[in-house]
Amino acid sequence: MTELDLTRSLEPATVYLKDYRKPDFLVPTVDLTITLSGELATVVSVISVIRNDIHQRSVVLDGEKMDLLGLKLNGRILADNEFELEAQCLVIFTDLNEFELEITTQLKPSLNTELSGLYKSSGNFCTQCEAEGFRRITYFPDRPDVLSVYTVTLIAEKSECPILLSNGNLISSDDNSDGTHLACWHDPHPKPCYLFALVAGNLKYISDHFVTASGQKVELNIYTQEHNIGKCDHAMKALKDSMVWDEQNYGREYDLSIYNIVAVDDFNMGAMENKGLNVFNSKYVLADQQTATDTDFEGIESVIGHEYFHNWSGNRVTCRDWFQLSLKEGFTVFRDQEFSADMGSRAVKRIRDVQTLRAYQFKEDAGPMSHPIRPESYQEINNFYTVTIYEKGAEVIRMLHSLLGAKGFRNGTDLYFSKFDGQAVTTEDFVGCMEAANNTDLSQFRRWYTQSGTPTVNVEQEYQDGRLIITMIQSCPPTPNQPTKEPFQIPIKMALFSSQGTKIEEETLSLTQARQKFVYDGLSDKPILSLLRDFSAPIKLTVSRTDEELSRLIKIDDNGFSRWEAMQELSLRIIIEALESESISDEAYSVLLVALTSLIESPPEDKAIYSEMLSLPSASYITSLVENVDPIKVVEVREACITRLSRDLESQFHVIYASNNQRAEFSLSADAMAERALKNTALSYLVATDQAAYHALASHQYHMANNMTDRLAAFAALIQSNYPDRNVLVEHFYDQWSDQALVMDKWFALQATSPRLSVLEEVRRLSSHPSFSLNNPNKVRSLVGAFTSNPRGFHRKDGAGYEYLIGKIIELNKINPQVAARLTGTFNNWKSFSEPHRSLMKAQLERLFNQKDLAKDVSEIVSKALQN
Ligand code: B3K
Ligand code: ZN
Repeated sequence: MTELDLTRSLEPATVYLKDYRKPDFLVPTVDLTITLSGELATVVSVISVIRNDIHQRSVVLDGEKMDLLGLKLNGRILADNEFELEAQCLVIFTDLNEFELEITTQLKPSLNTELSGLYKSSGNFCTQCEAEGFRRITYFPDRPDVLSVYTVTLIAEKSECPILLSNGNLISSDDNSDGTHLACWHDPHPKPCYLFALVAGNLKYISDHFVTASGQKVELNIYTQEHNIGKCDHAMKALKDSMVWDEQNYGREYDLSIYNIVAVDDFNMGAMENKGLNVFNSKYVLADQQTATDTDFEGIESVIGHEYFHNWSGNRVTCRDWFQLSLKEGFTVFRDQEFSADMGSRAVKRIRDVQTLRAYQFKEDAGPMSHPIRPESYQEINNFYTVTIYEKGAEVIRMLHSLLGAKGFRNGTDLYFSKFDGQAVTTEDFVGCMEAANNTDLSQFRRWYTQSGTPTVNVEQEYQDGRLIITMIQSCPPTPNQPTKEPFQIPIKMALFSSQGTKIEEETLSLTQARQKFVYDGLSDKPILSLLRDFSAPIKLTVSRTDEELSRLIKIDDNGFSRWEAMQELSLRIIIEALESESISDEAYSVLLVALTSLIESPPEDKAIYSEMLSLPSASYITSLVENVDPIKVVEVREACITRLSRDLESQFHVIYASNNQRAEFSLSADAMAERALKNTALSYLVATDQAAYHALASHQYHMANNMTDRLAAFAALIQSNYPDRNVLVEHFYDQWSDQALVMDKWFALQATSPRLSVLEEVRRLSSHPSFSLNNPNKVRSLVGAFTSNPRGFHRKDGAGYEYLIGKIIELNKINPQVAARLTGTFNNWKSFSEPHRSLMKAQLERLFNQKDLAKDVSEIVSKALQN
């Protein structure tokens, strides 16, 4: 076989942080007139341009995938020799230092299946400009450090597009005699073009208002298609809660008289924070008791909060360049995590966030796409909207919060917002404010921004004569382009408990050296060590602790996260040992059984934590911890454990189920949600016994439930079991919900994650189901994406699962490269699997690599996967 020419992958240009240069020209004002008619959009853009500093360079405006219809400079049509139109830019030759350009472009939004720029979703026009979509609307310096004041006039047939929205405040609207109408929007806050948005179409809305702390009244509107108008109330509540929260916690008020949110069905990610006009994936807006689960309700609250918080962390203070993405994303994720923690159960929010970090970010950091939260280079910026930038970025901000304390952190953010309001800045500016406001030195801490990889901390403890010596040794594995690392500054929250359960000591240690000792004297007995409480740093921690010590912590630790973590660690030990020795020994199993029995005898007060503690670590997390792993073995061992536990603890689970199944009225209170979670965890164990009585119990719950959380939990448990009427149930669910796109996403996902051996054939069949479409990212994620998390189907030993996925990626490469690239990332960790998986995955990656016309999104991921 001939070697692959991997240099070919270097074709898409690499952009480097070190090459950053300030913009050659500034654009203080943008005046857009956009006419939308049928399939066409005509854009007249009038921009004022100022040469930035003294230089002779020409004006280079980014632009692609549109037709240039007209070009004037100071009102004069430019001659052919005064400009040059290239594939990805428009170059204008002029000596002037200040001038006005009028650029007319035309585009076809209905043909835009990439969902970047101006496109149509369910017949309505909408935009997505971050990161580089504005250049598909008009020629412009499409970079975040060019800030402009926008005035936007939208014109369309009134019957076709009764609603016309853009950023900022509505300043006028009018009807024309030819059946068209217009709306003029003005946004007084200078913004980069990635925050521009328009929405036009036939939409309905719900309206409310908010009065800011300083007494400004803000109109709040949520727009959707008419049939979904009854599902916006939860999003509206979340928006008002977010507005209060940001005033109380960061002193940040909203700054326009209107805040619009629009829900669209076709969207590449969760939502977009365009100034005053957020565009949302309908998944993060629409919810009611009958169609949405508690997880959906929580997701809406969190994403509504996230986009709202961007108004300050992202919009008022934005990024200088895309290498600074974590400046707005890491910080805003931290803000939304804290908001959700304040609205619900803090410990459970932390548990979920850590689960996400471990399952996805740790994996990313151990593979070919590993990058620091401030990357040095990229080929396609859309590939860098990663769990590292977002979730690890948030962990880095959280560590600053831990090291500086709540007050010190707030002083830092106050300084940051006041110093840089209206500017495009860097992560260094943020850290600089934290330093200045706290009069401290964060030079070592800055390594979190530049070094990639997940640090490991090994902890040893020695106890003798009333003295405990804790030795911590940190290291960080090599990652692409970073063979060696310097020690990090790592905040480690710790506590010491006596064997009776009294807390003797509690503090935050700052680990700064490669090897460091911490000494505690005057102890009367060997204490039990609780470390990395609240998961105070994004690291892998190993501590020499006995099973007994962990079992004790499960009972006594007063930190909800650490209590859960002790249970997880104990279960992991047993499962990993079973993986190594091919089966669970009776001795190891009994440790787990005893721990769970005693948990059930004296459970934590918070039922949400209790439910999490009863659940074993996910297969994907276990898989990520083992080298040369057989992914099918992992699910088999895990399921064997669950089945055994379900039989041994059957009566206990039955009691938990019954005692948490008492509420008649549906409520979204934290208590009611926690009860549903606990009840449904118990139900899944009961159904795992595969007894007919529990199939009947779940079927009863499925049919009688007054909410989707309970209905879906019963449905999921049944279709993952050997329930004989499975197919009837699947059809029943479809008949009931086929007109609800978001519920259909759940239906596809649950079938794609079924443990049945025939799952790939089912997924293939569902790929041509009338309710499925490759053009809709939610559908792709729910069927194709969910399938990749199903080891029995995806990791089939004949390679058919891998072949199916690459086939879909090849189709998607033409339709929507961003979505195709995300799916390609599934193969990133191919080297960590055992044979035959590794070779089969590699062969499929090579098949993809050899395709003609790969979009640079896909090409970057596949070539890095094969190279590193
Ligand atoms: N800022 C957007 C993400 C844009 C992604 C572009 N590929 C959503 C968010 O993080 O709030
Ligand atoms: Zn964001």
